[in-house]
Amino acid sequence: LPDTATVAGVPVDTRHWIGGTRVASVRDATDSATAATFTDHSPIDGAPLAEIARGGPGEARAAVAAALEAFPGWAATPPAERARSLHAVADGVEARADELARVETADNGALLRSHRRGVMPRVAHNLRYFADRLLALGHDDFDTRGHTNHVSWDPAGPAVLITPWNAPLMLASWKIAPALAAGNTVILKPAEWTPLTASLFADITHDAGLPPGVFNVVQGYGPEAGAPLVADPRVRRVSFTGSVPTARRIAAAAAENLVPCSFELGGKSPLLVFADADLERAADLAVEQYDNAGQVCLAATRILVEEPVRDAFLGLFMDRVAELRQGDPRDEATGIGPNIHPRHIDRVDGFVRRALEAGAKAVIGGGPNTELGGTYYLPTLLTDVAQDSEIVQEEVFGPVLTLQTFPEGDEDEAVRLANGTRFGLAATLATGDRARAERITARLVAGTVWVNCFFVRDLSAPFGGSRQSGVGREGGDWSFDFYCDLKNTVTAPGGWGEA
Ligand code: TXE
Repeated sequence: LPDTATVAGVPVDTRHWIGGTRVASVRDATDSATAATFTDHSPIDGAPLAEIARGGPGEARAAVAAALEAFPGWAATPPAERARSLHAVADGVEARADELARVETADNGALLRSHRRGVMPRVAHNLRYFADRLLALGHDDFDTRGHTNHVSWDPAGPAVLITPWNAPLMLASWKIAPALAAGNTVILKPAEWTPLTASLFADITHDAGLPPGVFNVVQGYGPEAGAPLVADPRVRRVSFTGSVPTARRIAAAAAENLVPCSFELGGKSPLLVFADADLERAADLAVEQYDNAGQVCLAATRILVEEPVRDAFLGLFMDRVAELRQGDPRDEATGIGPNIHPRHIDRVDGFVRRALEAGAKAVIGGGPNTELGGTYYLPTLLTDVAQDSEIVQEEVFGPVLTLQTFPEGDEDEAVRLANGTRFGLAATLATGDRARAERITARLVAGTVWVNCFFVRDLSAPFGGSRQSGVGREGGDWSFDFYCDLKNTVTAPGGWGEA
């Protein structure tokens, strides 16, 4: 089989990246993997894109060994030099941004224009931000009865990063940047539905001069390639973005070695629209929730409207959805593209079917977009849904929103509905009353609250979820707290020999 596939005109190596070399497979007696490759398809038209190396325990062991071997050297590299390396990787991302954008769109189906203008620049920014933040990292020394306390952030060791398919390189870089900046070495296991940009990124790290073994990629399925990475006792951190069931499996495996995990999981976030809101703006915020065909963990998929403005809001929202063009994500005019995979469409549609059977009404959409093929789902809005129903409680991860109302002036009910799921990732408020915004915000269970805005996200801010939306916070120094072993050194006054 060829080692390279050409995707969107870009050659992509289809092998793992372990210890600074391309590896098709590592086989030994204990390896039970059945096939050497798997096929990666495009959600745009279902076309096969590449035959990708299919990792198993052998590749996982080899990658951890490479990361462990590279660790002392990378950890001892002066921070300023590590920061320079990350800026060099960011330069490489910027130089190849258009290729990365084209390949990412072919692989995950998100809009090409947002990959070009938003996502790839953000990947470079993630790298630069944590490089610079590393150099600013510090804590003032303090005294205890004349003894000096000095806090240092020691890199923990090899870190396993497991990432999903909805924003592949963006989410990977958000983990890679602080992990590498802090002096850890990394093994990335990208999602099997979107393996390609991780491979291009490996080339970029190589061209930027990162030493062998500092950054590694193992391709393959979660249970085959991800599980042995998590279970390896030489691994010191696991950072995961994905589903709750997989997080539970990872947590259980990591518990064997007492390895700290960071979890960024799903959401079922509310958009609260109060009667005093600018309804045009509220409708704009609501329609943004279809971005990436609804495959965004932060999406506010439950619209909660104060009764008196329900119809006015709904009218404005429907006008906007009518203008949303669904189609090929490479087309500038497209507002909503495909979902990731036919299997995922079945899952999304299953949620909608069951909701309709339970009495929900599809005011907008309500099924696959049959004109476009097997991965396109119509933007959908369901009303007449009960708070305890599956469609309100479970993450659909498709372009499916629900609309509920709360009685006029009943903030308690608004908060009860907003907080009434097992998730707690984010919440968005539309209101013209600052005091109300403050009252409501204080009562919401959410890692991020947006007031009259959405998706504004500074890397200095803590990011993460409450309840089953996640464990831990990343961003700013919180990322370094996770990837480092903090050390406090207490030094007694005097007692030094004469120099
Ligand atoms: O996720 P998984 P799936 C939600 C969303 C979606 C659902 C299922 O609701 O519909 O999860 O998606 C790897 N050990 N989110 O099945 O399985 C896997 O290979 C180690 C929300 O794709 O969690 C992939 O790299 N790794 C979300 C990664 O885990 C394992 C983003 C994520 O896959 C593994 C994605 C194992 N045993 C899905 N099993 C968000 N928070 O944004 C799987 N993996």
